[in-house]
Amino acid sequence: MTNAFPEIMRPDLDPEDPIVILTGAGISKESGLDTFRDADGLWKRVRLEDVATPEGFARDPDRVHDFYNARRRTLLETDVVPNAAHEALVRLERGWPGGLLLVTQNIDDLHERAGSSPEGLIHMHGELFKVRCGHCGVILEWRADLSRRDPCPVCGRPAGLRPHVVWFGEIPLEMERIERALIRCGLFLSIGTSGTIYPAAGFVQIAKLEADAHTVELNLEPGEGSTLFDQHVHDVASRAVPAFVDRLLAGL
Ligand code: BV8
Repeated sequence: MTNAFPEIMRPDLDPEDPIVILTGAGISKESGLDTFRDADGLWKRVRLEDVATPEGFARDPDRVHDFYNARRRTLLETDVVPNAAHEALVRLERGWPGGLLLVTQNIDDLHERAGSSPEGLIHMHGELFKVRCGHCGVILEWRADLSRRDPCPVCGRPAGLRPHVVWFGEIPLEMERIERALIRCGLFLSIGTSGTIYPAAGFVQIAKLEADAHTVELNLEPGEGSTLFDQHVHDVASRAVPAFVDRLLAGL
């Protein structure tokens, strides 16, 4: 694990160039939320085919509701709060002249609660505190438990509500907007993700090949696409991200 903080390899980063950041479950780990593929991760307890696919939901909706209800309750716990990594990204958004797009694979609301601006944040895999009606398509804020017995508050029909979350085989949200940002960014940061899930895992290649961006992996350990990055900081996010952001802003 590289704790020594390597210098930003390319000092000619132009502050007028926008930054794109991708975050994953690792940035929320120190806030008390589970990751997926760590030794104590979610996919060690349930099969993703049963709880994170449309087929699994059709087969056993109660099991899927139980999975997301448990995660919703955990997220509502008072000791689950943004950590120094989430807060550092807010400082970067407010201090970087070229602008910043924060794309998260996470469905928690810790980036919002840290102060990231809604217009600069994309939840490409959806949000835990939202549900969608399969009948009328409405998307609603929802913080309580959800069951198939809950009727849609808008169309009134039963058994149509599901978590507003992108499952395997479903198309991630706002992909065009993400791709437009990737092809013009000067810096791409990947934070707290194993780089195993596509299309998110492919963003580093777009930034590199299309934008010739400087690419940095900030993760506890090398992710699957680690060799694709120009620079690596392997440490916990709550240490690595504030230190990296401070260096970036100090160089302005
Ligand atoms: C798509 C739901 C087409 C939300 C998730 C067959 C059919 C269809 C598609 C496919 C197929 N075969 C392959 C695919 C593509 C598939 C895919 O990638 N499969 C994999 C298995 C190869 N992808 C899809 O299906 C996607 N849709 O392809 O549609 C398309 C694409 C583009 C354009 C048009 C059409 C949909 C993928 C979304 C699936 N939804 N979950 C939820 O319940 O949360 S997946 C799940 O994995 C989460 O969304 C999560 O966000 C995502 C990524 O996981 P990570 O965030 O990286 O978490 P992980 O645990 O893996 O890693 C954490 C990392 O943090 C670790 O490296 C760890 O070391 C580090 N860490 C730990 N602690 C710390 C830390 N780092 C720093 N500090 C710490 N303290």
